[in-house]
Formats: sequence, structure tokens, C-alpha cells
Amino acid sequence: MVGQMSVEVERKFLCNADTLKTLEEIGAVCVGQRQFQDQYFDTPVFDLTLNDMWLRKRKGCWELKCPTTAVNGTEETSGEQSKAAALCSRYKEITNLPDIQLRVKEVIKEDVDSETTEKISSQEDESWLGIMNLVCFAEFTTVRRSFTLEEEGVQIDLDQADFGYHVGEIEVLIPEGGDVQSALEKIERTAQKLGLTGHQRVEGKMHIYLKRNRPEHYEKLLSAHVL
Ligand code: V4E
Repeated sequence: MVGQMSVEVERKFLCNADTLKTLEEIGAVCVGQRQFQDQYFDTPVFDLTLNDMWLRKRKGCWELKCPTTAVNGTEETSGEQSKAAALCSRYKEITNLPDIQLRVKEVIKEDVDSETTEKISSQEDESWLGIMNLVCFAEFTTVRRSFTLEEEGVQIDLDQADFGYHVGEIEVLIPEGGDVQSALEKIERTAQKLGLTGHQRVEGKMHIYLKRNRPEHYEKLLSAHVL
């Protein structure tokens, strides 16, 4: 039984000089600023990320983001809604380490026998990374200011990454199997309040990081239509 799973639905947006003022005007409440370092892991041949799976360690906690099932016809009912949904991403988030290790083992091409699997799940340390041939491919620090819109149940984050990229995101967390359509509507309403007019998907921190620092990895993900 896989536990502790939620689905993150989010839309990224470009920040400008007016973003803070606009947030204040629409009644967004700043709930704090924090700084964290992220380390992302994959095999040397990118088994995870080529499957759009993102294994991360942040503040000592592990998280695996995986694709959810594709958009189906019941979620968006109009052309406008599906255009808005196309600007959003949705990922299942797994935070329980044994569940993460199981999912990773299913995907990596490395043969991990059952004896080793048992050894992996009993590890308190990080030797499981070596056993699964996982190496860190990206490491960066983010300063994040978070805002909430009480009535919407949405969070807005403004991220400043240490490699010089500034990006915002409107995020709604729902339980697995929860109401994606309602999350998309909340995001769309918030985007309108923020005056977001662009119809282009905005690049995330990882996109920029890989383009600048890991061109081979970046090109592979572009060719596989992951980025
Ligand atoms: C899912 C994903 C990556 C993992 C990092 O995801 P992201 O939400 O961008 O990072 P962050 O720091 O905001 O995480 P949070 O604090 O919200 O948990 S890296 C690349 N992807 C895929 C991806 C994609 N294909 N398109 C967009 C717009 N975003 C992410």
C-alpha cells in the first residue's frame, strides 16, 4: 500500500516589478520566507527524468514527483478550459522513502534483486543511492516567499534561485483522485486576479538549470518531450 500521496497542480508565471503590489491588492497574505537547497538525483543515463520522474532531497526529506494519468475528456469541458489547463502541470508527490525506493526500482534499468531490495529498504543511510546507481545531477538553493489566498485554498510562491532565475507559481494540492477540475479553476481565477495574460507555459527552475549546466541531459529531455 502506497501512502502519503497528493497531487500538485500548478501554473508557473513570470514575476515582474508589480507582482508584489498586485499580490497585496488581491488580498494575498504573505505566510513567510524560507531558503532551501534542493538536490536532484538520477542514473547516469537519466532513467528517472526521461520518465518525467523527479527524485529530490530538500531539507533532509525525500520526495519523488511522478506524472499523473493524462488529461482525460471529463476534466476540461470547453476550449478555454483546456487552454488554461495546458498552462498547468500536475504531478503525484510521494514522500514516504520506502514507497519512493519501490517506484524508483520499477523504473531504473539496473537489475536490483529481491535480497538487495530488502537491504535497500532497511537502510537508514544513503547507500541505497549507490545500489540504485543514482547520482546528483542538479543542486541549487532557492529563496521562496509564500502567499495564501484564504478563500481560494491556493498558495502562491515567488522563487529566487541562486543561479539567477526568478519564477512564480500558483499551486493547489489535492489528494490523489481529488478534484483536478476544481484545482484548475482555482488556479485560473487566481491567474486572472494576478492579471496573467500569457498563453505560453513558463519554464521552471530545473528547465533553466539544465539548459545552462547540463546541456546533454537537457537535450535528451527535450528530444523525449519531457521538458
Ligand atoms: C516536476 C518537475 C521538476 C521537479 C521540480 O518541480 P517544480 O514544481 O518545478 O519545483 P519546485 O521547487 O517549485 O517544487 P515544489 O516546492 O513546488 O515542490 S523539474 C521539472 N519538472 C517537470 C516540469 C515540467 N515539465 N513543466 C513545468 C512547468 N514544471 C515542471
